[in-house]
Formats: sequence, structure tokens, C-alpha cells
Amino acid sequence: MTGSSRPGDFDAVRKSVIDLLKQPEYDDGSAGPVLVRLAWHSAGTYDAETDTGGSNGAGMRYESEGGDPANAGLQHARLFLEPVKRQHPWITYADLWTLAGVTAIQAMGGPEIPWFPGRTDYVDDSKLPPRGRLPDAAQGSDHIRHIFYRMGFNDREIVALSGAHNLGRCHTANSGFEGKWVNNPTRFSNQYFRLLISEEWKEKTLPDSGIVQFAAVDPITEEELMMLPTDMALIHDQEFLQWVKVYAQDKNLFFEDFAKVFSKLMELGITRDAQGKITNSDNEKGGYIS
Ligand code: CCH
Repeated sequence: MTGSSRPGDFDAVRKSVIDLLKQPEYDDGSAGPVLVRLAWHSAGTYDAETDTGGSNGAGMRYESEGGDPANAGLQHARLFLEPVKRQHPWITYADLWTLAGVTAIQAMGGPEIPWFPGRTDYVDDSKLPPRGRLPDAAQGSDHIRHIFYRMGFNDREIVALSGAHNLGRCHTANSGFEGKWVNNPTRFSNQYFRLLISEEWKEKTLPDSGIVQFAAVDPITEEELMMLPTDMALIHDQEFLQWVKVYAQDKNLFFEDFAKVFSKLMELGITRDAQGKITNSDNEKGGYIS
């Protein structure tokens, strides 16, 4: 592992994150996908109307948010990052989780995502997000819109963000769903969109739990791949479908859109001055030590 760093040296933190990505004993051999999910769930609680939730504060360290069943499995991601926090103790958890997400995406072949520091680990109890703000994979397009419009995203942005399901897998123990979306789940690409429209996805009921997901056999590897009901909603809804088709055909546009929208996700609930300094009132109570 690389050495310690001076406060504010985010490149040193990025290097430490890259060093820990390879995890031969874990899932598909990489910590990358679960780090991306940690970054997304840390931010995806945001509600624009009440200006609550979001990545600032790293509230998932505490039971009320960390113990939300929607966050099951993310303890692995937080544990992977503990040695990085020990090595660079000046960085806040809120910055570390979001920086680890964007670093992992790029290291897995994805786009460079603009990322800005300065989040605090101060949690204002009155601003803690209630449970139930993250999406429920068993639902359809109305639910997806309800969740993502609440954060301030439009249909094109929703589809672009969903392209993160190129990465990683579902685990029975975490969500009840099982399997991966693409045959190379540690390589960022637009394969998820291509498979959504090219394969014939058949409903599949998991025998032990009765949970319903969708299955198809990968034409190249002959492995079984999966889609969640919410993934299928992207091809059953005409507004979403047009963007699925665009991203399936144009990887560069997908990468460009994904970089913008993931960056926006990481910034939800954060206000900055012209110099980029966070101006949220709670930030007085503890940003990184410079
Ligand atoms: Fe997701 N996602 N996600 N997802 N997700 C799961 C896994 C990952 C939904 C449900 C699930 C986004 C949107 C949605 C990742 C990134 C993003 C799992 C399996 C479920 C269920 C969890 C398990 O069992 O471990 C639903 C529903 C939505 C929207 O409607 C968005 C947006 C992003 C990021 C931009 C990543 C990465 C994973 C893989 C995690 C891993 O551990 O491999």
C-alpha cells in the first residue's frame, strides 16, 4: 500500500483506492462494484424539496441509515476503505466514499468523473433521511421516476445512471436477487444496454424465496445473466427505451452522460461558492483538516 499523505492530497487517496481494488477472494475479484454502490447509496437519499439526505455527512456510518435493508452488503465497501481512512486520516468519510466511487469507475475502464472535495462528517439529526428513499428493485417505471425525480434527475439522466448495472452483481443475502447483469462485471461498458435490447429476457422465480427477476443466457459465454424488474422497466417504458437504444449504440455518449450525471449525484445537497468551497451551514462543524 502507498504511504501516508499531506492533508488535501486527494491523488494519494485515489492511489490507495486503486491499490485495494484487486480482491481475489471477493465476488468477481474486485472491490470496485461495491464501492460504486456505496457512493451511490450515500448520495441517493437526497430529497430536493426538503434539502435532506445526500452524501454530505456520511450518515451510513450510523444504524438509522446504515441498517436500512436497502444498504445491506455495503458494510463490505466501508470495511475495504478503512485502511485508506487510517492511511489518510484527514479525509472525511463523506469525501472518501464518493472519491472511492469515482476512482473505481475510472479504474474499471469508465469515464473520468469530475469530483469535488469538502464534505463534512457532521450529521445533523434533523436532516437524517428516513428509510425508504432508495429504489425498490421489484417495482416499475412510476416508482423509478418517483425516486429519481425527487433527487432532481430527468428521464435521460435516470437511464444513464442505470448503466452502472454494467458493474457487479446481486447477492441473495443482500437484496434477495441473484446474479450479474453482464459477463464481465468488473469492466465498465455499455454492455448492459446492449443486452437489455438484444436478449429475450424471461421471468424467473427464485425457488427458495419466490422473488421474481429476469433471466437470459449470454450468447457468447452461455452463462445465465439477470435483470431486475426495475431494469426491465427501462425497456417497457417508451421514454426510457429511447435512451437505452441511444446508449446501446453510442458508448462515447453514454460515457459522457454518465460522467456528468454521476458527478451531479455526488453533489446533491451540496452548495459551493465560486472557489468551490462548500457553503452548507453544517459544514462549519467539520470538513477536512487543511
Ligand atoms: Fe443498483 N442495485 N439499483 N444502481 N447497483 C444493485 C447492485 C448494484 C437498484 C437495485 C440494485 C443504481 C440504480 C438501482 C449498482 C449501482 C447503481 C442490487 C443488488 C440491487 C437490488 C445488491 C446486492 O444484492 O448486493 C435499483 C432498483 C436501482 C434504480 O431503480 C444506480 C443509479 C447505480 C449507480 C450509479 C452497483 C455498482 C451494483 C453492484 C454492487 C455489487 O456489490 O456488486
